[in-house]
Amino acid sequence: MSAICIPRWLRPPLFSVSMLITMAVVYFTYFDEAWNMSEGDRAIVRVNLPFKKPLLHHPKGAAYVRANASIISLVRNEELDGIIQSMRELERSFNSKFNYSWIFFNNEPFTDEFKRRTRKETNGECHYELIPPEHWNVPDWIDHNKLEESLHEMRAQGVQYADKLSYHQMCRWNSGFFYKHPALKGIKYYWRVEPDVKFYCDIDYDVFKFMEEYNKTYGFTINVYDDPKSVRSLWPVTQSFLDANPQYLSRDNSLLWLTDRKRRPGRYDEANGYSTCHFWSNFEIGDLDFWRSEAYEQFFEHLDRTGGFFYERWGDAPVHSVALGLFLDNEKIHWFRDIGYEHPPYINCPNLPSCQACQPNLFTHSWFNYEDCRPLWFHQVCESRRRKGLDDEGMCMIAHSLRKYHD
Ligand SMILES: Nc1nc2c(ncn2[C@@H]2O[C@H](COP(=O)(O)OP(=O)(O)O)[C@@H](O)[C@H]2O)c(=O)[nH]1
Ligand SMILES: [Mg+2]
Repeated sequence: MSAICIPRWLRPPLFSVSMLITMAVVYFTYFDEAWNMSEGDRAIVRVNLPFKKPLLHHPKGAAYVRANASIISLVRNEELDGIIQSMRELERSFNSKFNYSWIFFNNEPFTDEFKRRTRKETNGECHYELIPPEHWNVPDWIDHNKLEESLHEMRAQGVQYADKLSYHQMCRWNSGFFYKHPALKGIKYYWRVEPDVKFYCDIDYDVFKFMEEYNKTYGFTINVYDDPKSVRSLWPVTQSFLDANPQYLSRDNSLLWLTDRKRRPGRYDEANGYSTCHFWSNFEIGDLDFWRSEAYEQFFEHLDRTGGFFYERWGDAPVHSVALGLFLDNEKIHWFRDIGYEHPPYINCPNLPSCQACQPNLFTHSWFNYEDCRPLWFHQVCESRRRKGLDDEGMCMIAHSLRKYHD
């Protein structure tokens, strides 16, 4: 009688190894989508979040009167191809219907080629603006030895862009100077656009008129955690401002979102009391009057004097977000869920028929899905709206499905 010959790969220990490899291949092939989804993605899918299209009372047509608004972009000459891509995307999805003007800002003069090629992409007016050096240059009260040391230290800690001085200048300009540029004098609303971004959905209403009619101050698409090493002292410095100026704290503030420790205690501890959640400011649709307000101006001055834009690497996103979360009523902040948007590595892709070429509800294609801060935002909106007896826009359904974090 001949013995049955079992191949080596079907015998232990090789069998267990081959089983593991097979299971991993099957998992990554068939469940890749689930693997990539963040907790926010899953919650949105689970509750099938309802969407109400905004109703506006301004008909489109020949006699259309635009809102007092502009599309704005800080950009370098060498990013011409990138900004053209962004322009094409935004013109196709939104601006070719409304023809809002574009205002480009640069700390160096724009080249003729930049002007010629960008003008071709829109029927709106184009303006090319130089940033005054006093808005851009490193202020003279910054200690250069301390700056060198800080940059060196942050580089050693792996803080992104930490050793790129122009990045610090850019963040400071976006925090405290863009709205002071003379080209924006008298303009109320802005839409901030960066090079190399994508817009996935057809937007058939005027978002600026939406801001006006629905009394919104700030609109975002993506909401994420930050690297706490870049904002170590931002929250303590903010607290000292609030201690001296308690009158600026809004009754309907977003402190739950700004100071949550439960979800990511490591972030909170390293950022000394700040969750690090922020609106990703490469996309912003906002009311410039908020930045021009006394509260924000004094807040910015207070922050700036500490040198944190240089000795640390405070981004304009956390600075804007902390101010919005403290000084503004929560209901004045709007999630433009219907604006499909991508600035790598994050995406806002609604599950709507008006959106193409992005995967509905998927927040990222990369491994950063734990950076999604939307669940906390849903919780914040739910609590604020409930307290005021307002429509929570479906946020409470999501918040309840994530309740384990908030009890
Ligand atoms: N004119 C000018 N624009 C800058 C400079 N540094 C960054 N920007 C712009 O600032 C924005 C943010 O910079 P980006 O490199 O996209 O940073 P990231 O989105 O944080 O990775 C983009 O619109 C850039 O074009 C600079 O030194 N000069
Ligand atoms: Mg960018």
